[in-house]
Amino acid sequence: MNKDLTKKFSSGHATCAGCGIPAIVRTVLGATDEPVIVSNATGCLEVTTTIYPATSWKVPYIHSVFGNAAATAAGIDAAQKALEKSGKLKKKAKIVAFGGDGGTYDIGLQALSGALERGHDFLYVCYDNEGYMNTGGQRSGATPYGANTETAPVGSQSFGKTQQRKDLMEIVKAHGIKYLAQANVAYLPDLKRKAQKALNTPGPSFLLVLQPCTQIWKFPTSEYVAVGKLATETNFWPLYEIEDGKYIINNIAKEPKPIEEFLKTQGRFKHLFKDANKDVIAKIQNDVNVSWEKLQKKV
Ligand SMILES: Cc1ncc(C[n+]2csc(CCOP(=O)(O)OP(=O)(O)O)c2C)c(N)n1
Ligand code: SF4
Ligand SMILES: [Mg+2]
Repeated sequence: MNKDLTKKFSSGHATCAGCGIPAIVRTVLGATDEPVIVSNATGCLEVTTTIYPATSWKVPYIHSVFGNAAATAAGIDAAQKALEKSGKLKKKAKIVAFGGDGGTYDIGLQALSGALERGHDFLYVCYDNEGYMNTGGQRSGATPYGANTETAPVGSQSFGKTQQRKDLMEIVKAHGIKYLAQANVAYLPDLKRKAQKALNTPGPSFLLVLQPCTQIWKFPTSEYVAVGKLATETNFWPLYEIEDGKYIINNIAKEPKPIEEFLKTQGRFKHLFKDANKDVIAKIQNDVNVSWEKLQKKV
């Protein structure tokens, strides 16, 4: 493997074959030449990269617990500022917190909100695989409507998750931070550009990155880029930035593909293609259209 890619995060990790998480980490960390300190919530990224006695991390790394990656990052920022004040800091490091969707939308939301509100100088990256995946695929606040999950299972009386996903971008934006963006592992140059902007923004910044999960979304290991692209090409996962409160859409599909194109690639939506669930697909398509129109109006 290219040595530059493994300079901060080595190739010896245990993510599933066909998992995009390592590409997200390498792209974000590769977006700066400055020293970096990482805070990482419990989740797939952490459990697959810190198997005792080995580690995949070649930068200073703190495993926080499930809910406090942002609080740990805030503590690192406070420590750096104190050392700087007393003249003991030779070079300030960039601070990057990584959390899954469960560790960000749900259990870590309070810690994230506090760190954003206090204005700590750090980048928070949520890799969003739309569920609690390292523990077997339970639903999270990010799981989409209609998905089959371990805790919202499909059955004779159920078509899967019955709630909408949370709009985390709007929740984070409400903190008034200078830069946040939605990205997708299937578009790495776009992710790199956004990571560079975020890391060069003083104060808090935030990236929400879609991470298709071969294991729990159920698609072949060779397909994560194709599945990720369909998420954006159908407008299920638009790429956009919010800079000083201004919205910029990065993908404008002239003809968005129907949502079925994305749904049919994954076993977690297989049941939706039964006649009885036609209205569920129609609702998902309608929700995608409404969200896309709302986003365009914000630009
Ligand atoms: C307080 C607490 N509750 C539950 C767990 C068990 N647990 C560890 S990681 C995890 C799910 C993580 O989901 P997510 O943040 O989306 O990361 P992913 O595994 O999908 O990468 C759970 C339920 C825990 N470690 N701590
Ligand atoms: S369960 Fe999904 S997100 Fe986790 S390591 Fe495997 S493919 Fe990646
Ligand atoms: Mg997850």
